[in-house]
Amino acid sequence: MSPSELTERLRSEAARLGFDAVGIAPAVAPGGHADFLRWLEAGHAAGMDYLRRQEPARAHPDAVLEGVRSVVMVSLVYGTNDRRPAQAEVAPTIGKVARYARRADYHRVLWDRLSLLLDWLQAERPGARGRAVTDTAPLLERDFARRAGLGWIGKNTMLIDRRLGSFTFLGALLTDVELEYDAPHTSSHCGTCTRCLDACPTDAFAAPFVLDSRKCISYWTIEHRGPIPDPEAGQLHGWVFGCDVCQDVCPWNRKAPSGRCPDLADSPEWLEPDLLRWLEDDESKWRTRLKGSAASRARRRGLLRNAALVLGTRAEPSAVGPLSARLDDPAEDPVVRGAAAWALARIGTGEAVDALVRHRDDPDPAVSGPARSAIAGLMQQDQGRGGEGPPDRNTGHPDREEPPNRP
Ligand code: B12
Ligand code: SF4
Ligand code: SF4
Repeated sequence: MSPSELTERLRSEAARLGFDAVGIAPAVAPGGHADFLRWLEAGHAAGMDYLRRQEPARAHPDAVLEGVRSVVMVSLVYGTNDRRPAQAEVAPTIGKVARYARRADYHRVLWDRLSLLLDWLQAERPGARGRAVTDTAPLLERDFARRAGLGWIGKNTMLIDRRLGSFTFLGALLTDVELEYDAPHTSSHCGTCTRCLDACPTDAFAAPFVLDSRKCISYWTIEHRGPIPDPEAGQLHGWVFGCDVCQDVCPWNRKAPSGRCPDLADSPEWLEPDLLRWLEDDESKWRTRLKGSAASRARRRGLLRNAALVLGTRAEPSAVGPLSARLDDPAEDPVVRGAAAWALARIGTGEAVDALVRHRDDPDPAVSGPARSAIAGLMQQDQGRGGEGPPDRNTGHPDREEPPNRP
């Protein structure tokens, strides 16, 4: 069978397996590697040290599969293209989860299908070697997707397909089999539009096509381990895992189709998560919730940290009980306790201050720090009003109209 015939049959097989688009690129050095280097040098990778470590490997796909000749790029649409305003925009105890993480872990879904595609190829070409990857190997996936003709890289840095939009996952099958290559996508269809750059709530684009992860909500809520520092802690804009703003506003997503894969469809659990319930649920409920889910990357600890920060930023009084319970639990993760203290300081009701006063001498500085500064803030307010001094451990503190330390 000629490379051209084999390629056509491979395309049909990829479509049969449910991929929404497939394109094939030659296994050459990616054109975007120089941009990638500049991006790293500018510090835009934030704490993602693995990107720095794997930089040489991203210079050529040979590092992922020795002797590779073809890179088969696939894309898969996920979620529901529902443009109704999210509950989280109106209900203060509901958080926002990015569309890609509202059900199963996409790595598994794509990897399973790519492995079936490799099985098929090996049946056609016995002895063929291949490797399926999706975010699991040092490959500049968007660059190869563009090279394989799947779309252009938009100013928001997403790979955009005119028909499918950008709510797509990318995956790659690298193989040593020679195939017929697609023409690269060389044009851009962003034109003079700057909606994504203007809409980003944290102004995370250093320039068009260049994302500074140090300012990106997606980075902080998913990738960052440990406490989120100020001012980023107060700038999650309701997102507890990922962020979709720069895609939601993109005109190319307006008429894009919803995903066809049931494993990647929105589930109510992740579509409108009740953050108070998150704080109250025990370990076993969390184990069930996170099993096989995309959001498990942040683990219970990261998700509760994010939930506490969102509730604190919203100064949500109904969160004081659940947050105090996390703070008071000595077995709780220090990152969660620190975020709970930060949130209580923002809420600043009498009950919140009582909880902080209990922990002003906490051995963990992530807890005692916010506790002390909240108490100091209240003392200042009191003095400004001619009050009598710090809140008393026994008498508590009356509810206040404004929480302390509000930005
Ligand atoms: C690290 C990473 C992140 C980081 C950094 C994102 C970024 N923009 O660089 C963080 C954690 C912030 C992130 C967030 C998200 N991610 Co992410 N992420 C990755 C990962 C692992 C590597 C990306 C990377 O190398 N970044 C470094 C930059 C320099 O490379 P690049 O993004 O490919 O950018 C290209 C262009 O921007 C261009 N370029 C760079 N500088 C310049 C300058 C000029 C002037 C020009 C013209 C071009 C240009 O060259 C680059 C190389 O081709 C990829 C998987 C992979 N292995 O590729 C997934 C991946 C990019 N992420 C993905 C997704 C879904 C997301 C989120 C939507 C998740 C969410 N909802 O929260 C957000 C989107 C945020 C955004 N606008 O990018 C998908 C994107 C699918 C698509 N259709 O594009 C990928 C491909 C994973 C996958 N297999 O599906 N992600
Ligand atoms: S994911 Fe959110 S925070 Fe990050 S660049 Fe896009 S809009 Fe900005
Ligand atoms: S919002 Fe506009 S500028 Fe941004 S990626 Fe979409 S079309 Fe391009």
